[in-house]
Amino acid sequence: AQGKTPACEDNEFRAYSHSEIARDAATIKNSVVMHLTTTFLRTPDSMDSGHAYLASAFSVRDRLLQRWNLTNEYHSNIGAKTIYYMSLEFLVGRTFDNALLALQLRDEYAGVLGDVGFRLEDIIDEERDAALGNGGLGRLAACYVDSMASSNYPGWGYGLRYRYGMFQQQIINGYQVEAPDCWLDSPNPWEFPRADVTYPVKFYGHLVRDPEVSYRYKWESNVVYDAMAFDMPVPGYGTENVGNIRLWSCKTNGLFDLNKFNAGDYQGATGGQVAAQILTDVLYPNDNTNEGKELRLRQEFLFCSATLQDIIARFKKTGKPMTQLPELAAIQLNDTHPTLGIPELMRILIDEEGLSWDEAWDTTTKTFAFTNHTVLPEAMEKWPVPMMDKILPRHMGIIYDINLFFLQSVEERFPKDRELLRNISIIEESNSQQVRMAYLACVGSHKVNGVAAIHSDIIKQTIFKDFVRIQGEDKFINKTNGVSPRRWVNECNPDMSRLITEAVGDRSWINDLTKLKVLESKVDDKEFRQSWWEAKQKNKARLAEYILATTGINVSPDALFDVQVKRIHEYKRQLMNILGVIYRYHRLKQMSAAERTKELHRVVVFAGKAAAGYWVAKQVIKLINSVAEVVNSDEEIGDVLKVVFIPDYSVTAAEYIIPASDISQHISTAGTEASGTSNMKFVLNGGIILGTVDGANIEIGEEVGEEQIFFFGCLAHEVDEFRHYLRFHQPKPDEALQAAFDMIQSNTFGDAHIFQPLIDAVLCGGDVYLLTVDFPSYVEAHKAVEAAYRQHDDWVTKSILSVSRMAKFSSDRAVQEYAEEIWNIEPAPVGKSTV
Ligand code: T68
Repeated sequence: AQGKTPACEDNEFRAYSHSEIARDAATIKNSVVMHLTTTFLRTPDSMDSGHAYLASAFSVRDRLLQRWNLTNEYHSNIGAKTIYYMSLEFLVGRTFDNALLALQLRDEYAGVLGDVGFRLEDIIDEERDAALGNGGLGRLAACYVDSMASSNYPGWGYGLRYRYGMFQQQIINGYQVEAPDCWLDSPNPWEFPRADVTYPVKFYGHLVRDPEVSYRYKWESNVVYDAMAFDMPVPGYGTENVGNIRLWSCKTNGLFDLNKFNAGDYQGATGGQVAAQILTDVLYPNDNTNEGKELRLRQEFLFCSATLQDIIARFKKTGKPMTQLPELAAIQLNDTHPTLGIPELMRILIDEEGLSWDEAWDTTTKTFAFTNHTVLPEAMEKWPVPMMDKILPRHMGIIYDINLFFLQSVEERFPKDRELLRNISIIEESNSQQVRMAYLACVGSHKVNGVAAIHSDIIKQTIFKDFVRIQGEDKFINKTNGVSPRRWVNECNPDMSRLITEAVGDRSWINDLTKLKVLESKVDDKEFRQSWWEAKQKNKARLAEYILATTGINVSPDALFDVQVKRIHEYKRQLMNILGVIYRYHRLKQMSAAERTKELHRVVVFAGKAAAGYWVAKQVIKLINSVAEVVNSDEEIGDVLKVVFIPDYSVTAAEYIIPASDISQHISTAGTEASGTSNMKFVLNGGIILGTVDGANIEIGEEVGEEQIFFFGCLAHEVDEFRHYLRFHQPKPDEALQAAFDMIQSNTFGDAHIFQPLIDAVLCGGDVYLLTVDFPSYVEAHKAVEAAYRQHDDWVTKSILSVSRMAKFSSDRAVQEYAEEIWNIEPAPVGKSTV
């Protein structure tokens, strides 16, 4: 609002802003001390590791800020088309180490910190995770902005700055207990408040029709909140580009009621602030479920409105007509959660910018594209019409019109097909009317994609079947997920990364995973194989320390590490895993001591959070912990079997756990896991998958070859038939599964009553996730894994070959495909490459 700023006439000002900060130890030390003393009012003598972290982080941040400025200046100067990735979740994790690696200053900072008696690893450990996400969907968003920055695509993430991120999980008496994640209690070097970037967001109110244009309205309301931007830098690797995640926070200043305060009504005076703040207070901790909570709807709208206003404001600086928006902006919807962006853009274009309905609709659909992440019915977002009408009257009207015009166009092509119209209507005509957000996202976008080949096929045959018929095959495409090689190999697995760098000859593989191919030629190199094995052993030893520190359980790195870490959900079947463990325990107990000595030692690792209101998932956690307690203290069993539940799974925990796995389990009922992304991370770190024929497991299998993966279980196309059968017939557990149930029911792991509902869900509840169907082949698959692991030499071959064939699963590949086939944007590198 300050008007146009005059161009800077001082050349020194300019030159300084463009000159890279020196990288020598003296300059680094100087800047760390400067932040220590002036930003944090400490002296070198009173510096603890917390302040050593903060001072170092701020010093690294200075370097990023400079590049960040230049990146934004450059992209706006050249008028680059930009991708805006809208996601209610960004599961970023830590930034310090990531930034050090991107800037290639890790050794320098390690040296400077070493001079004052600190180990870099300990300083890195001072940082708290930015846990603004639930699981795969949120982490995918973080990987994608990482890839945009590293591949020089002009791209921004947009999200919400939750004051409390994903809850912290404590395990008390075997049960999950949630505690708030107060991640902003200490200073956060990785966010940059932008008080000048603030937008008003309206709620409720009423509409006044434009006297001239029947579909144009004025929306009047006095419930208006301000959304203020906080920017998080996203360091690109091997480039000077720095990306940005812009997070909105509901602003409370200005909402203090001085009159009420003066009249002695202190609570009333701050009431407005409380009402506003609550909008960006908490991340909803639901993964693959939808709760129709009013606060969630208001969160989603605050997010969408601020984001669209910001994108429009930036576009308007170009002076181009609004209909050219799609030439400069592409918006990707990360699932349906940001779908209100579609009616919000329509509202801005029609009511504020004066476009006609047709112009606005054409502009909107060319700008938006939509990614679907699930087919689970309980995750489908639907909002009751009365709720939406009350909170967002203008948007409800726009959605009705979008639906009307859409249905009219369908009626023209498929006359008199009432059933079709009912099926595809954005408004579901159930007892109470509901807005189907997936349909709105689909109709308002020019491309819809699933996240793995099988999933993209399934959505075309199920939820979007009629839309494929109406809107054509080409609109519905696949974009198999990917993960960032920076964080998920280079950062989390330094020893293996060193080996890869040696084999490749340089570090270019970090931005180009196709280079991993050369590992194939190393597969017979004895020394290389030995080092590969040792790197894994070292990672296992590191995890063993982490397990001891977080659970008090001692495990041996010489055992097979068998890992399942992910959100706890029935469809992911952690229950089947623990039942398999119980069956193993049962067999071990039946053996003689002599027989047991021949058994392969195994550590079974679980980690993951259950949604706070998901009772069944929480009981599964309790069962795992109860089994762990009995098995781990059974002296007869000793080291042959250990069971560990690592509390408070997070991005940082994953960075310890994933590089240490020998085998990892991805065992969802076929057809239920859209893709999975940790499966990719495990294999990229030299682990082998034990999994179902589901999600991206399938494509991983295609890439690495069938020798390198252990598949089991029924196929997606068989699931319906099994489920149908089991609805009318009593499920029949095989002997092994029955043995596991018997062990639970004879109180081996404590009072059997508390676990009976888990057993009932299988035996009396129709066994929806098909445990009885898949258990026999699951047990067989475990046997195959065991036999293979005993052949250490072959196992190392599998591990090296797998990694060498994993290029496809880089998020760089995924982002490039999105850029070329959906966003129509090109890389725009600022300055020179730094590798
Ligand atoms: C995950 N979805 C998929 N959802 O389950 C996983 N849901 O297969 C896929 O690999 C990943 O997305 C990335 O595509 C989720 O993580 C959620 O977290 C979520 C959050 C809120 C509401 C619904």
